[in-house]
Amino acid sequence: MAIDKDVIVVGAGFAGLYSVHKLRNELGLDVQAFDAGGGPGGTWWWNRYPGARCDFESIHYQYSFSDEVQRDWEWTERFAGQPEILRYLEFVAEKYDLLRSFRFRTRVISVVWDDEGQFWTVSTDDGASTTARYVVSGAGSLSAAKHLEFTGLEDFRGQVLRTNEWPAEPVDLTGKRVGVIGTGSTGIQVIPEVAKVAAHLTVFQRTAQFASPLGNEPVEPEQRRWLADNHEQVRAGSRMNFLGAPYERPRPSALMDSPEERRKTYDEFYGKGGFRILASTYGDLLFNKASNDTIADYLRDRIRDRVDDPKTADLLCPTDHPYGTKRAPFETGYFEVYNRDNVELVDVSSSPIERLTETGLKTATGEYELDIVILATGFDVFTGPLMRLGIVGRDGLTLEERWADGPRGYTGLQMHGFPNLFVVAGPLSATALYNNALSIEDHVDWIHGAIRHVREQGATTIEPTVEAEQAWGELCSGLVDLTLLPQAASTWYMGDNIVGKPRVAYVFPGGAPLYRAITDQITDRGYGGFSIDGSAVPVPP
Ligand code: NA7
Repeated sequence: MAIDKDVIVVGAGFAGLYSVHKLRNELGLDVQAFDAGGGPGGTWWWNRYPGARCDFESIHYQYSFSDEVQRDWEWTERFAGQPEILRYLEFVAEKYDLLRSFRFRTRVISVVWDDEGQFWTVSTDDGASTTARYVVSGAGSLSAAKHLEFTGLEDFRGQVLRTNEWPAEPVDLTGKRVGVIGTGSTGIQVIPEVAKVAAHLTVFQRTAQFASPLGNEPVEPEQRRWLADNHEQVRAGSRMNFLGAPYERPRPSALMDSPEERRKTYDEFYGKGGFRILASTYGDLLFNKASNDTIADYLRDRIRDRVDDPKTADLLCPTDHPYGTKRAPFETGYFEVYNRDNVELVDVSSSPIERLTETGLKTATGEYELDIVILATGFDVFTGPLMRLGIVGRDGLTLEERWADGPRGYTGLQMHGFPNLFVVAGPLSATALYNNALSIEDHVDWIHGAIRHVREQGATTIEPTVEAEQAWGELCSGLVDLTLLPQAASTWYMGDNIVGKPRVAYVFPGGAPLYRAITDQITDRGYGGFSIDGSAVPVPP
């Protein structure tokens, strides 16, 4: 039976677009790509809510593979908004003629391995099936919305808006009674925008967050010129940094400094904005609770400085998790929102949301009349986007069955039992704690190299050995246990923002430079830890 395509790519975000470029334009393969959205952009196509912006600097959160793109594209803001990032991805897609390989508004509903023919059959919601030797998932890590614990959405007579599926046409919130559920990175971006126009805004907060200033500002023309001329050096600096930007190096420990020196350091980096407060202050913040307490105390003090009402300030001060163990959000005027007369903060930690009613929202102890409810309730991170692809591997084993106790995979890029299936920015990779744009390039470059290698060998399949996968899982758990991540009550880094999801390591927290060194070494040593056409390549001593 003839196989339709060499490769099927899922997704048209940073990962899917770059995969099509590398595998079609560079490797010359026949590629078919699908995306459920109406155009390129991935995350940046779906998340159009007011205030949506990347909280990693745009000059770093971009592709590095093309000199031309880096020279020709000019960011206008230090942290670009969603429309600008979408335009950037459209610009790249056009420059590299990527869109002709995509079918948009087409959702992948199943991906099934045929062991006899050694190919995948990918079925889509338009009723079509396409076969291919390889499948690359660029379905993203934060793209499957979390299933809600409360009910009544269909009873509510007002409008329910989901931040991750925000309507393309403008939504008028002026003069409305709006409720926002969720105070993660998304809620913290959307809340100040809603507060400006709503008649009344009720924020339902379950967990207070250690938000710190984003520090957005325009990119000046001379900065743009400097960057265009120096992008190689900037990118090299990013790739050597734990978080993926050429930030100043931190001092080793917060406990080395006196309280006065620490305060000065935190003031300086609080003022500089974004991830610098984590990346450039002290190197042990995510490893040493006593050090972490110093920044947690500092951030709580700053919240109290900015919020007029002491009771509201108390509610906004996180107490149940160390700083950074839930993904740190960055804000623009967020805390001042609570000094406005039209904004009310409702604590739903002790009095959970029970349901939406016809006229609003009911918690265990109160009822709130609302015209619009905005859900900023987060994602089934890493595993959710893959599970909903309906993946069935060798011997009819589904991904759900294989991952019942948590994700497995060698380097996060491939899983045993799922030959020729590659995952970009998936669980157990370094993605979560690193500049996503660069980490996606690293992953796709590796996948490109692996497929090229298999083909050059005259072989057909590649998959990791069960032993390599097991060892990688143990490495990730061991490293996670060295961090403070397990001390958060609930965090998507550990999977437990979702009720019933296994609480295990979902990330490789060793940093992207180490991750890249490991994956490069795998390539250099002939793919030890993988089986090619069913024969395990020996791992050199
Ligand atoms: P997050 O960070 O997972 O935040 C989701 C928020 O929604 C968080 O405050 C949750 O509270 C809250 N939530 C979820 N379910 C409920 C219920 N049932 N009741 C009340 N509150 C609820 O997702 P975001 O979209 O903000 O950010 C995702 C990523 O985007 C971010 O990490 C960056 O990488 C960019 P909880 O904390 O679980 O108590």
